[in-house]
Amino acid sequence: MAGSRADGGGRPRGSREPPPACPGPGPGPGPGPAASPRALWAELQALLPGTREGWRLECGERVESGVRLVLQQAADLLYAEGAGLAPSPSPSPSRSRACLRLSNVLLDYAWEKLNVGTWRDVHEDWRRVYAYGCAFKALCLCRAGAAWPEALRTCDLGLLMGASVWDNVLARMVGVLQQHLPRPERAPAGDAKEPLPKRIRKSSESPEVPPIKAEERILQLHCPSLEHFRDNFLLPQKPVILEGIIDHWPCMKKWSVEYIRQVAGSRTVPVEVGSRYTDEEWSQTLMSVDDFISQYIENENHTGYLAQHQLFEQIPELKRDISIPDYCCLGRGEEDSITVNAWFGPAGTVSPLHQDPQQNFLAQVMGQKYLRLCSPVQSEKLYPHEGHLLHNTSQVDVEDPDLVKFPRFKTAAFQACTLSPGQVLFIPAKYWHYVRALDTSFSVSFWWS
Ligand SMILES: O=C(O)CCC(=O)C(=O)O
Repeated sequence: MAGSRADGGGRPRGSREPPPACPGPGPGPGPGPAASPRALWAELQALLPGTREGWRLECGERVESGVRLVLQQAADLLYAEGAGLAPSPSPSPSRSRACLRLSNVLLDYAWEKLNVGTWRDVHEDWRRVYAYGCAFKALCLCRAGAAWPEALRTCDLGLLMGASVWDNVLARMVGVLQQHLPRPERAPAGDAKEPLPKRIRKSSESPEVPPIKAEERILQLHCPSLEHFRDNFLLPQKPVILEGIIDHWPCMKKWSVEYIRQVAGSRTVPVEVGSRYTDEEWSQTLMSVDDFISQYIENENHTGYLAQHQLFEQIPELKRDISIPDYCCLGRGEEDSITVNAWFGPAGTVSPLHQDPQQNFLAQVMGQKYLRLCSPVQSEKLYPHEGHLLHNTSQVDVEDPDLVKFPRFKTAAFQACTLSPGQVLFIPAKYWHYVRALDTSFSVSFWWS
């Protein structure tokens, strides 16, 4: 783990931690058989510049001449294979193999660079080389007429770890690949909600919700007017639970674990492994949504959390099921400056007490979460970590505090709530918040200024 998130706030990010995903591809696939390799190749060809001169490889000065040469050679081979040309020559296995080898050289080289130091210090040049390597590799795999899932995974890695190249070609390639990959038949929307007892698990190992005293309860309001919210909560920076404002979101009826698997199963996402990000043994990894669900949602033995990830930029099909809460228009920023994160995990995930720099609407879609909130005025009773990396996180275990080590914590005034599906919690900027999932849970957060 090294370095905190460059764009401010949130969890500490390891050097391997992906940045926000690049803008995503078009609509997702429908179920059905895979199309022919030739049809897929024709669609991929159409995404690429039509002339070799058009294949501009932007490398900054940091990239050594040897690496530039490998990039050029890989591009030459791919171009000779017909990428960007129509009609295309027949594929040549030896050329494809050579190109794949060069792509892997580029990926290995760039991966080393991406994993040195903190993520925010990784230079865009290396992220660009990584993205070219991913695009070349995925194209080689598709040209060879096989391994489409591997090509999709490669594009996702490029989207997560690379920079945008060739007008975001990786996202556009994902759009094409998804159209061609077969997907399991989908249960009709709504139906998927019924078999949840099998899928949604209650916390067995984590403690029940502690009693919440009346004076600690966070106020709940049904659809307040914009003015009422602004004057009574936004301006004085007071938390509130808003109800009735996301009931119309399609996700409220559509989403279930099974639905997410059907829409996103083959996509690669970052997963936090371990109970809480302050633990020594905590780590981050990349895996498919399918594997994440099998290993961490359906299997009780370990904790994995698809946390603080801009899933909706990666998978527009899911983005269509949510929308930006109207109250965000009270902020100063444009709508596209709002950071929308997904938080999907089993019962028992814990986000330790921490604060973020922006206003937050935390919308609960599936399952329940227990939250404790504390005003920034109380910060010195919360013992923030001293190091730069965790300065926004308290050292205190909120539900089992060591009051000998942290005596002032006893006098900190908290508010608390259990957040249920359909409720949206307003967490003012810099407000400390602790979150524990009580069930398999999916929340969507909106960070806005
Ligand atoms: O739901 C969680 O686990 C944490 C959410 C959070 O910290 C946030 O939205 O800023």
